[in-house]
Amino acid sequence: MESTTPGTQATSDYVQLLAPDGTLGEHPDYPLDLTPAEITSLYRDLVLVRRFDQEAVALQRQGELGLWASCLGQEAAQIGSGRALTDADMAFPTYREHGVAWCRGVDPVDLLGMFRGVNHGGWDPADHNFHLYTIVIGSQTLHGVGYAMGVQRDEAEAAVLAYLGDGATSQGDVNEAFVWAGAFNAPVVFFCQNNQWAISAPMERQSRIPLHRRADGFGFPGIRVDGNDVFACLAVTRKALADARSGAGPTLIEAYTYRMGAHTTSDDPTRYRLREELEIWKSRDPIARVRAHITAGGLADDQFFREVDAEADELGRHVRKRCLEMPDPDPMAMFEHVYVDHNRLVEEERRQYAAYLESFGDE
Ligand SMILES: Cc1ncc(C[n+]2csc(CCOP(=O)(O)OP(=O)(O)O)c2C)c(N)n1
Ligand SMILES: [Mg+2]
Repeated sequence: MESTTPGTQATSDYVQLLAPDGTLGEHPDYPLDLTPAEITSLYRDLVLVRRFDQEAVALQRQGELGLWASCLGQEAAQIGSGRALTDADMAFPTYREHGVAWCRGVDPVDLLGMFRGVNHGGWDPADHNFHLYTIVIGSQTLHGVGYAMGVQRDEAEAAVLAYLGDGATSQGDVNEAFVWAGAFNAPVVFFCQNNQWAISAPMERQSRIPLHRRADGFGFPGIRVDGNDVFACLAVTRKALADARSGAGPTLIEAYTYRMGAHTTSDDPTRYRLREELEIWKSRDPIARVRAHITAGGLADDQFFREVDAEADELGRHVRKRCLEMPDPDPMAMFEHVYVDHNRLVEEERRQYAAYLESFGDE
């Protein structure tokens, strides 16, 4: 397909196992043997995460969240890569990895706290081996490499999966992370979701070459995968993580996908991209192809699809109820955990703010 529209160039140069029409193919380097139960379970993950994400967007529109970064369209990249992790592996997300959080067993309600402004994170990274959401673009790749170098020194049976976006590849932090990962052969996999946009900046403004080829210059392999194919994302990430655990060093995975929604709820993509582009990507929907595969292969019946939809709606109701029930934090709590040790400036600000609150009296 020849086009100047971002994200619509030829896509034959990537690993794909499941075509948009649900046809299953093979790849010599990425064998994947899934049972029907595993396939239906991946489908369930995809549907539930999309439903959760949709509820979060609605909550923001109704004033219950300050902001939300939707993962619509990127569910396969996130579930495929997230399901490739073992319990001992550690993941470092951006702010959009709701599907990965799901795979790590983070309660979806806990993802909402920061966006509702009631906490600074919402979960303990050590409980889930899933770091806190990171909004400073690319910095989590450095955290991930540092963690991976620790894993290497501990000689632990684990790898790190560090997430980043296409725009982040232009960030200094990310390039430094690549240098360190390559030079130290760190057990880290960089999973770049190339969703074609960095807010309103198209992919063309980030690189003259496909992103996965950047890895060459840092001395480790790069591979592009169909980011809307959950099977391919699972197979490619599994292999890269296994390589990292066995001492073969880092891999850069470029998951070629598309941000179907706005950058965040504060953004209006109709200002900078064409409807035509969205239509092209709708035909590559990550969920529809798994459903088509299940149906064509008779892996499940209509009852299964009805049950998953009902479970998704129940999840939406549950998340909404729990979100509205989140208690407002004590205003003084924002001064906690700023520094490990006593800090004079923070203490002064704490004192001033307490005096300000007291000026309102008791009522
Ligand atoms: C260091 C830094 N610079 C700028 C921003 C503002 N910003 C927030 S998201 C974003 C674009 C990121 O695009 P990409 O890496 O492609 O990730 P995506 O949002 O598409 O998932 C920018 C520039 C930021 N959060 N941090
Ligand atoms: Mg992007």
